[in-house]
Amino acid sequence: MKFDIVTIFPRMIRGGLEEGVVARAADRGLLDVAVHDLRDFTTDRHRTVDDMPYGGGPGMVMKPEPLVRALASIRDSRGVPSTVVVLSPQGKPFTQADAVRLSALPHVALLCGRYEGIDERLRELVDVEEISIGDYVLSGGELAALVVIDAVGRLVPGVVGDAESVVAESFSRGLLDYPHYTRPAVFEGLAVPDVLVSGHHAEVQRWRKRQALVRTFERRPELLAGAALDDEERQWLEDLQKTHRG
Ligand code: 9D3
Repeated sequence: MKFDIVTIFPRMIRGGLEEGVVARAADRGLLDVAVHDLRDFTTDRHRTVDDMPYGGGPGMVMKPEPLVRALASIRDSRGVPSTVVVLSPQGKPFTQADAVRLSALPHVALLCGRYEGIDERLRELVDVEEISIGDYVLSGGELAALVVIDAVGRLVPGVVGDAESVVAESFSRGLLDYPHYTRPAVFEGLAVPDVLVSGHHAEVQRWRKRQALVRTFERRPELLAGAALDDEERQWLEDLQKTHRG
């Protein structure tokens, strides 16, 4: 799978791609990631990528011409992207379903917004998908692009090993993960739950299933509506709701 990222901070993107599962996948040729400096697509002496907003107001706006030229260059050198993603606070919230959908595409281009935003006419000239990674204020789209590349890239076949893909399935069940423990058996006076050292595999599985449900109930109750619960989990949930109501 190919990614092309357009940014005024190429080192920020390259730095974020230097380590981890995506970096190793790029080394192995499973992912092909190219980073483009937006200023390389300017035509003026000062390599200007922003300008004042028409109508007045604070901050600056990204000029459309360098972005359109960057996309033309990507098309010429790397092929026509399946989709162009704009990272912006006005985008649709990014979900695991979006990651799955994008991971099936051969080529995704990502445009990182900066300043107050991008000249609106870009969206009329180019078919773009606008994505936000959540309701908090970032300084620009670069970290958001790294988030999208990580979430999408790891779904490309072969990028993560088997053990990790099993964990990915547990998210698709719609519940939070159960608590994890490793050695030492006692740390700062705190022991690992007995059941985990009991050797009763079935009991361990049931405990984890219950913990995942309790955690989801306590921390992310809104996920329970969309979760695929079995009979035992539905019974536990009823009991939790009764206890919760008192
Ligand atoms: C008027 C208020 N603005 C500045 C404080 C709006 C604003 C403009 C540009 C807020 C943030 C940004 C830069 N953010 C992104 O480009 C961005 C983003 C984000 O801020 N949150 C979540 N996802 C994303 S994706 C791109």
